[in-house]
Amino acid sequence: MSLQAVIFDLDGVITDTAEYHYLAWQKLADEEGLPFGRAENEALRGVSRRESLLLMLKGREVAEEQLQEMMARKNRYYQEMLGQITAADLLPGVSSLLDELDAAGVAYAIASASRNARDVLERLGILSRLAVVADGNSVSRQKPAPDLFRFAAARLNAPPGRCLVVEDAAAGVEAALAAGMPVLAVGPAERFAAYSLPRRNNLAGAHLADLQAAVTPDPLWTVIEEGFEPGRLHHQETIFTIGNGYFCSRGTFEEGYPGESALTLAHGLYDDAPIFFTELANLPHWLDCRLVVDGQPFRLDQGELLHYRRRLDLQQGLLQREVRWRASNGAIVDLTFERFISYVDEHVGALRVVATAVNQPCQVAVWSGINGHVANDDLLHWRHVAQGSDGHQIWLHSHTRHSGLELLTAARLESSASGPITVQECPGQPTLSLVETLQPGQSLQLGKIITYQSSRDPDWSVISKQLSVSSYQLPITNYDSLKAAHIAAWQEVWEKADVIIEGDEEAQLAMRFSLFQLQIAAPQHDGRVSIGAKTLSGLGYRGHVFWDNEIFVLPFFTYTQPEIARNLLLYRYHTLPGARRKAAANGFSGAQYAWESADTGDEVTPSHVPDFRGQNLVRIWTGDIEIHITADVAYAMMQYWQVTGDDAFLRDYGAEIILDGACFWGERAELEEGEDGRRYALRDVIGPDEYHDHVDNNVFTNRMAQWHLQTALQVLEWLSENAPEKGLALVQQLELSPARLAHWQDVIDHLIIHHNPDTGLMTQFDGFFELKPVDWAAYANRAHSMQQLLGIEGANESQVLKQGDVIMLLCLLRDQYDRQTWQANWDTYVPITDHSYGSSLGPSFHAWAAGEMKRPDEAYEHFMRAARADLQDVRGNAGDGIHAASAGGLWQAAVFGFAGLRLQGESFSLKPCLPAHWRRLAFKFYLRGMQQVVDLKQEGGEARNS
Ligand code: IFM
Repeated sequence: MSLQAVIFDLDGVITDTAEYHYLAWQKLADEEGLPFGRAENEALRGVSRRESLLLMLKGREVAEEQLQEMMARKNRYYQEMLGQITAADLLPGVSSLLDELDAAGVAYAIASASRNARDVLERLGILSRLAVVADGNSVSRQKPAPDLFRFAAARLNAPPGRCLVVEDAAAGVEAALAAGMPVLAVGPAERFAAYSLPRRNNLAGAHLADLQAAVTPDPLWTVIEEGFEPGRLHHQETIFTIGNGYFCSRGTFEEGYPGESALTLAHGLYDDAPIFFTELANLPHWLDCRLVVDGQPFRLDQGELLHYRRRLDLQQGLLQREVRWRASNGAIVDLTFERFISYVDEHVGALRVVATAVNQPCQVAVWSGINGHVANDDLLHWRHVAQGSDGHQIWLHSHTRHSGLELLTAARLESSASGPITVQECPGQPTLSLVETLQPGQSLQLGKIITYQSSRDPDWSVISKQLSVSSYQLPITNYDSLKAAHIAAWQEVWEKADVIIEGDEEAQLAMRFSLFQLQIAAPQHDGRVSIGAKTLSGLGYRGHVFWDNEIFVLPFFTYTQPEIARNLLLYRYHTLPGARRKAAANGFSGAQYAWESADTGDEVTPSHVPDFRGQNLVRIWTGDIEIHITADVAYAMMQYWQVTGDDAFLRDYGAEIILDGACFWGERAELEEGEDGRRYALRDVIGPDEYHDHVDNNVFTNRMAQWHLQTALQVLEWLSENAPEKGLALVQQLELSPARLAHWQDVIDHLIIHHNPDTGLMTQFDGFFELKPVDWAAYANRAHSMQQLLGIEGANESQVLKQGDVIMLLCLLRDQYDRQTWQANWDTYVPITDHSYGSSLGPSFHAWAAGEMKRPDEAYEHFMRAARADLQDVRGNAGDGIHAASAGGLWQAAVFGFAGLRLQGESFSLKPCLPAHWRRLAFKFYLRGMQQVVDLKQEGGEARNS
C-alpha cells in the first residue's frame, strides 16, 4: 500500500509547543490553586482547551463565564510564550523529513486541535510548505473524534487509509484510528501501551521509508484485499468472516451487493430443512447499513469506485474497509467501515461507519437496522413475533419455524449527526435512520452495537420476562470501550495460541488465519455445540459436525486451550442419546456416532445430494456406513486426557463415551470362519478415502475400532483403580458383563487388520490391490478431481485415493508403527492419492506424515496446499465456508510434523524437521496444566529448541 499523504500533529511532533502548553497550564493552575504537575499534564495531550481545563478542574463546579476567562488567560500565557518561537524550534529530524517528502512529492498537512496552529507554523517557517492546515477552527468535534483528520484527508484529496497520521497523544491516536488511518506514534512506549502501533521516540533520523513502512499493514497478521473484484465475492465473504465462538458473520458489505451470501450463524440455532434434515438458521442481519448520498444509494455496483481496500486484522480481530466513492452527481465521499464481534461479550457485535464529504457539500442519509427478512438460500427459518423501539434502540423477537427456538436481536445507534435519529417500524425490519448535510471535509460518524440472545442461553428467562411486557433495554456500552476490551481479549488468545513461523510470510499468515478462523468458531462457554466442517462461515454442510472436529480441529484446542476442548468434547457427551439411537436403529447396542451430527446427535447426513454439475442426484452412503467416527471421538477424548491429565473429565464424561462406543464396536464386528480360522470382520464400510464405498475391512476403520476396544478395557481398569464407584455404575448402566468384556478381547485378538508383518505394507481394504491401476501421467495436467474425471464408479474401481487413509492411521497411532511400515505405505499410497483435487482433509495429514518421514520438501508442499485451501481458494469452493479440518490440520502439521512433538507421560520430546527456508518455528502448549514453550531456531540446516 503506498503512502499518499502525511498528516502531522503539531505539538510534540513538529515542535515542542507541548512544553509551552504545559507551562501555561501550570501557571494557571498555580494561580487557581489547582493540584497540577507533569503527570497530570499527560492526560491533556492532544485534548482541546476546554476539555483540558475540565480535566484540570477534576469536577470542581465553575460558572461558564469563569471557565471562559480561565481558558483565555491560559491562552494569553501560551501566546506570550509562543512569541519566542523560531525556526530553531522545529524538533530534530523534522526539517530533513519534510525535505524528503517534498522531493518525493508526498503532500503533508498539520492537524492540530490548537487554534494557534497557523501562528506557530508561521513562526516555525513552514506554513507555506503545508498543503493543508486543519486546526481547532476547522471542525466542531475535536480529537478523539475522527473529524479533524478526516477533514485534513479530504482537503488533501487522499483516501484516509492512505494518509499516515504522525501523533504523540493517545487522544490523537484514537482519532486517527477512528478515522481509519494508519498511525505512527511518537513518544514513550508507555503512552501507547494499549495500541499495537509502529512507534518511535521522536522524528530524529526518520526517513520517508519509515513512514512508508508505518502505512503498510503487518503482512504477518493482516489479510488484505486491495481493489474490489466482484468475481471473487463469495470467496472473500468467507475469508473475511469474523466471530467469537457464539456467532459469526460472513464478510458481506454493510450496504449489500447483488448475489451476495450474507450470513450470520450462531451455534445451536438449528431449524428443520429438506434434504439436510436440519441446518443452522441465518440470523436476522445485523450489519444492515444503507447510505444514500444526495439521493443515490451507495453500493459498489453503482456510482464510481475510486478507492477500495479491505483488511482483516487477525491480531486484533477487526475487519476494516475503506472506500472512496463518487455518486453520479459528482459528490465524492470517503467511507470507512470497521466491525468486530466481541470476544469478551459473546452476544455483542459492533460496527462503526465514518463518512466524509470530500469535494462538495452533500446530504448523507443512513438507514440501519435489523433485517429479519433473511433466509438460507430460499428457505425461511424465522417467524417474527414482536418488535419494538426505544429512542436510538430497536429490537426484534423471532421464533424458528420448526425447532421452536427463540431469538432476540437488538441494536442501538450512536451518531455524531446534528439531527435526530428516527425509528421506522417496518414489519420484521425495525430500522433507525438519520440525515446529515456535510460540507467538504465534514464527517458523519455512526456506531452500531447489537446483541443476539436466544432461548438456548442460560439467562433467557430474564430476557423473556422483558419481552413479555414488550420492552428490551440493551446494556449501555460504547463502541470504543467494547473495542478496547475486545482487542485485549484477542491479545490473550494469541498469547496461548500463536504459532510463529519465521522465514516464510505466506505460511505465517496462513497459519494465523487458520487459527483465527478456528478460534472464532469455537464455543467459549457452551458444551452442547461443536464446530461444523465449514465452521460458522458458510452454508456448506449446513452447520453439521463431522470427524473433522475430533481428528483435525480438536488437537489445537486440547493443546493450547483445554477449556475450549472440553466444550467440544462435552458436545459428544451430550449427544450420546442420539448416538445410541443410531446404534439401536442399526440393530446394535451402545453408541454409534452420527457421521453428520447437529443438535441432538442423530444422523443428519443427507441420503442424496445433487452431483457437481447439479444435474443428477447422487446417493450419499457416508451416513449409513462411514463408521470410523465413533473411534475418532474416543481418540480425541483420550488425547485430551493424555495432554491435560484431567481425570475428573475422563471419569465423569469421557469414560461413558468410550465404553458405550466400544459396546457398538463389539456388536458391529462380525464373526466369520476364514481360511485361517475364526476372525472378525467389519464389512460394508467407507474409510477416510471416500472414493471407495461398500468396502470390507478398511484398515483404518478396523485398526481404530481395535484401538477403541483396547482403550475401553484400559479405561475400565483405570476406573476400577481410580473411581471404582463410577466404574461400577457404568458397568451396570451399560451392561458391561464379564461375557461382554471377554467378547471385546476376542474381537481385539481376531479382528482383521491388513498389515503384512514381513513388508510392513497395509492393504487399504479387501481387494484394494486388485483394483485398476491409474495411468497418472495421463492426468498430470488435470484441473478436476479424479472422481470427476473417472466418474463415481470409475474411481471406486481404481487404485486412487481421495485422501490419506492408511497414512492417516500411521499418523494417529504413530508410535505403534516401525520405519519399515511407514516407508512401505508411504511409497505405495502417497503417489496414488488425489492431493490437489481430492479431499481438502488430505494435505495437512500428508504434511504431518512427511514430517515423520523426514522429508521436509514434500512436507512443505502438502503444508502449503492446506495453507492455500481458503486464502487462495485452490479448490474453488472456499465460498461455501472455511475448511475447518484443513485449518486444524495445519496446526498439527506444524506441531507434530515439522516440530515432531511427542508426549511421553508428563514430558515431551521434539524431532524437528523444518523446511530449509524456515528460520524459526515457535509455539506454546499446555501439558498437564503447565505451559510449555517450543522455540525452534534453524541454523545450518539444524533446528534446535532454545
Ligand atoms: O469429513 C469430511 C470427509 O472426510 C471428506 N468429505 C468432506 C467431509 C467434511 O469435511
